[in-house]
Parts: sequence; C-alpha cells; structure tokens
Amino acid sequence: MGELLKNRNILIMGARNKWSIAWGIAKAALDEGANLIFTYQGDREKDGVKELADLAGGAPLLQCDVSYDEQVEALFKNLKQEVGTLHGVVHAIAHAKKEDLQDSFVNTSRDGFLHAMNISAYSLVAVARMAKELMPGGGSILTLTYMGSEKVFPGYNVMGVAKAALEATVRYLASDLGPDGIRVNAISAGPVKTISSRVIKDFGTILDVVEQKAPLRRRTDLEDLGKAALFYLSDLSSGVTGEITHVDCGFNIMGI
Ligand code: IMJ
Repeated sequence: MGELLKNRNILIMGARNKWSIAWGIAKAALDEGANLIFTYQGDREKDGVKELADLAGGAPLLQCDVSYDEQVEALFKNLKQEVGTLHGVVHAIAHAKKEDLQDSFVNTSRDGFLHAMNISAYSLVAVARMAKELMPGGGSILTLTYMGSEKVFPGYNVMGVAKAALEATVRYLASDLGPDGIRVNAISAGPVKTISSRVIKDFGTILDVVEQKAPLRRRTDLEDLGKAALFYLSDLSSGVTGEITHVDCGFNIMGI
C-alpha cells in the first residue's frame, strides 16, 4: 500500500459490482489511502453498490441519478455535509437504449440519441459544475470513454457519437476549470466484461480479436485501468489536463 491518495476524498460514480471499471479504479485508489464516496443510480443498484462501499471500509453511499439536475445538486449538497471538500471525481456513467445498440445506427430515434447524449456526455458537465464548488484547492475529474468514438464498431452506434461528445466535453471542461486548478481527463479503456458489455452480441469474439491483435497480446483488465486512474487522480499527473489516454494494451495503434 502506498500513499499517493492519502487524505484525498474521491467520489466514485458508476460502480455497479466487482466487475465494474469504476470498482477497479476504487480498489486502486483505496490501496493508495484514498477516502471514497460511492453513488448509485436508484433502488435497483443500491444493494450491489452497498456491498462495494462496505468492502471499501464502510464508505459513504449516496443516491444520484444524473438524468436529474436536482439529484446532482442534492448529491453535492450532501457531499458538502459528509466530507466538505473533494479532491477527485470518477465519472463512469453511460447509457443508451438497448434497441439503439442492436439496430443499425441510421435508425436511431431522436429520443434515443438525446438519451445517450444526456446520460453519457452531458452528465459530466453537470457533475463538473457542482464538483468545482467542493474543490477549492483544485482537483481531478476523470471519465471513461471507448475507441468507438474514433472508429466504427458494429453495434456501438449512438454510444460512439455520445463518447465523441464526451471527449470534446473533457477538453472544454479542462479549459474552463484549469484556472481553478481542476484537471479533467479521460481513459479510453479496452473492452472489459462488465454489466455494460453483457448484452452485446459477439462480445466474446471482440475480446478474442483484441487479444490476438493488441501489441501486448492480452485483454485490458481492471488493474490496468486502476493504475492509469491513479496517475490521473494523483499529483503524478499535475501537468496533464484535457487528455484522452488509451489504456487498451495498444490495440488502437494497429491498422490491421
Ligand atoms: C457496447 C455496445 C456495442 C459494442 C460494444 C459495447 N463494445 C464495447 C462496449 C465493443 C467494448 C461496451 N462499452 C464500451 C460501452 O460503453 C457500453 C455502454 C452501454 C451499454 C449498455 C448495455 C445495456 C443497455 N444500455 C447500454 N448503454 C450503454 O441497455
């Protein structure tokens, strides 16, 4: 155990279970002495996230559905009472309607398009605006993205468009919040088996292809992502903001 994040209060949004990327990041942060706070979307997610919060030494657990401004505002009001200041936020939240990940992209409805943008991209703006108020001494905001924002992956569809918006959002937020000492970055993760990839048809094939093609000849795991996140959440990345880092065993550099 190290002390990279000792006495740092870090909010973890989007952990669902032990396979979640957000949990991989939480574990790495715990190992470096961080104090964590977890959020869950609603009653359906509560028990699962409570288990993680308990594993994290009885970390505080707060409800927040990012589709409601009032809930984002209430979350940070509660956080002010609970911990006072924040040093880091991990935003690991995305959602598209199931039908929009199964049909052709050209058939995406207006409603489905706006839903994916709202939950997967706008939510970072709302969270960053509120987090700023609890980061008087600066801080680090980290989100998760996927290479489907840069290149076409079958079925990623509207999520690819939302992740492209999220990545641009990272740059604009980094520009706005930089003067306050708040850095905003993203990790572009290689495919990981989580609740978010469970419904994807042929996901096993995707994992196999990545394993064969990636320069490191293996899959990205939660430890890889946790360690990269430690860089971004800690002072090790003091000079880095607005950046998108691929943590994908090198898969993205390959042409064929
Ligand atoms: C998701 C869809 C299609 C292809 C995909 C993915 N590939 C990967 C993912 C190749 C790696 C997982 N990913 C990177 C995501 O961002 C997933 C987001 C997501 C997943 C679901 C599943 C259940 C649901 N809505 C979702 N919305 C977003 O109803």
